Amino acid sequence: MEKLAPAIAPPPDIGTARTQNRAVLDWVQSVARLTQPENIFWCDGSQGENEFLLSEAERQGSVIKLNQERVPRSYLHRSNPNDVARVEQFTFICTPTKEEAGPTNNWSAPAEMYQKLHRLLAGAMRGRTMFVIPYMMGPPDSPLAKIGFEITDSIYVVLSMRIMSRMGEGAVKRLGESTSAEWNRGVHSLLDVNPERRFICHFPQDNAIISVGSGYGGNVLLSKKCLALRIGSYLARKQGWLAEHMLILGVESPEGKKHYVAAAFPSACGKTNFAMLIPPRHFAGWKVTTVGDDIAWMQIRDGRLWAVNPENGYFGVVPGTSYKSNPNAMRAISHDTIYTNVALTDDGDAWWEGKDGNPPPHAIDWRGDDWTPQSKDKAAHPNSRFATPQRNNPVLDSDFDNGAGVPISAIIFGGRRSDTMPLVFQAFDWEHGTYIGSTMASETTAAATGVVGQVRRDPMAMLPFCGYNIGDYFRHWLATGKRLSNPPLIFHVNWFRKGADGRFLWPGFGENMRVLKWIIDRAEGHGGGAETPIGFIPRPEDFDLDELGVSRDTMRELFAIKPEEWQRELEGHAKFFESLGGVVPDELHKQREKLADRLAQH
Ligand code: OXD
Ligand code: MN
Repeated sequence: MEKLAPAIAPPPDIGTARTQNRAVLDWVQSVARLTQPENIFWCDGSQGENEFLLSEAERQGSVIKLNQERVPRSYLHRSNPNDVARVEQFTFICTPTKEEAGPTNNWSAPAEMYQKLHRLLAGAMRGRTMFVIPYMMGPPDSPLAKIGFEITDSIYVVLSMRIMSRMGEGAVKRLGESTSAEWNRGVHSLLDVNPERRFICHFPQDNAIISVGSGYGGNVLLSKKCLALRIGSYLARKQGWLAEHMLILGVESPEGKKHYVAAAFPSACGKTNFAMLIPPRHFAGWKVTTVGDDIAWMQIRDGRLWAVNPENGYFGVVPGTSYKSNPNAMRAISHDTIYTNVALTDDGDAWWEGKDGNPPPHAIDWRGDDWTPQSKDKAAHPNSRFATPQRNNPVLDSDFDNGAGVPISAIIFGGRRSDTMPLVFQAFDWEHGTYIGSTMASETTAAATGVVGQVRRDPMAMLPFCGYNIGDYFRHWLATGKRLSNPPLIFHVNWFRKGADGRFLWPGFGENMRVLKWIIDRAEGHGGGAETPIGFIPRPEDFDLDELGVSRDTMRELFAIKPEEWQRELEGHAKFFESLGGVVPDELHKQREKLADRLAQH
């Protein structure tokens, strides 16, 4: 449970490394005047500081040290049961006009929201410690790298930000002392962890974020969804680059030819698994490496898109992670990891549904209650998470820290769809690809509060993360395509199609390599494909099925384009565009008409 712990008393050499930047110092003082903490702790990201904070967190009961033989240097945190996922209904984009936030965001006028938040923050840290976290997003020598400062009263946030971002000295040095430098101001307070006082607010024009009333990662690790995506997407449009909810992976052939692809899937649809894929035996000599598992920042150079991962760690969904589904993630989270809301076994190990082996006969569940395999509730929360440094990943790409980024050969959209969407298809061109991204949909998961399993449109997987008007975002995509002389090819995948018996048709996981291989073949210009009304799909001879054990009939089902399903899909697109109230660019309406014509002629 989230503890509202009293102030900590660090030794004199810890928590004192202040930046000399006057703008930051003044801002910190103004937040301190408002929240009135007992003391201010300046984080430097050092090992000594981390060890001190871990021992404090353990002493306060905000983390539990796990069995050090099984999971060295790893800890368990439990958030409040009312606070286990991102809260899109309490997430706001605060811009001078409602139109700037657009039809997909909650909006509030900045002055009004500041007033409300300042009222909530007044005296909120009394008797407690206020931590100041300097951090950098992006490789240090990337022109896209951004500096942020997050103020928080949660020690769990500090410990997690050290994993998720490049935190400490480096950020302070990079910002320097110029008071006009660009940096993000983030304020987080747990308040009393009350859903009625939970607001995640973004002020793009001020490069500022205020998050109150939550202790759950996606709401409070301000580097991630708030800065790298919501503020990031706003800055990206202004500055002519792309900030996307995409993994980045490298795929290398036995001959040493390497491509990078970026893929946007909605939350909890397997981005981390795909980014760490292990090719099946049949693909001996092929290697997949991870640049990032959640966010891509991409800029144009030499007519191509080049991507960096702004993050420094992975905040992944735990349940379902196993040596079968993702051996690389299992290795990564076997040490130096903070788990949130998993179960605790009697011998101090972390446990979750879907972990290898048998369930333990007894455990303490994510709420802190006794649990046995007979219990009707799950031991780990479905949205329980790991935070683990990317350096733990055995297949981390050698260019993960390269500021120049990696060149992107293909962009993949995808979602969780029981029907309609074939295993893979390729867009005819960038504009058609933008249409596919803008209309993509997925069945909802536990990553956000709300009903699970409903199909919702989630353009480019950015519905909860686009920090400005979605119509302008679509325009930015279209305009970006025009600036690319060598654009990535665009694809759509669906690992989740089901047969009439309700079972998944495709084995997924490592076998997704077969889809990736076709994508790479297409990017190299030698892969065949058949033209259909929705795009290109592989013909049987283009798609490697050796040693797969999936029948030709099942493959036909996986690639079936069923007129009645596509009629429904088209109506879904039209309804979605209509719901956006006139902001959708003409090019995309025209793409829909063209798709309707092609389907009618089919
Ligand atoms: C995440 C999400 O945590 O997308 O990455 O919800
Ligand atoms: Mn995500």
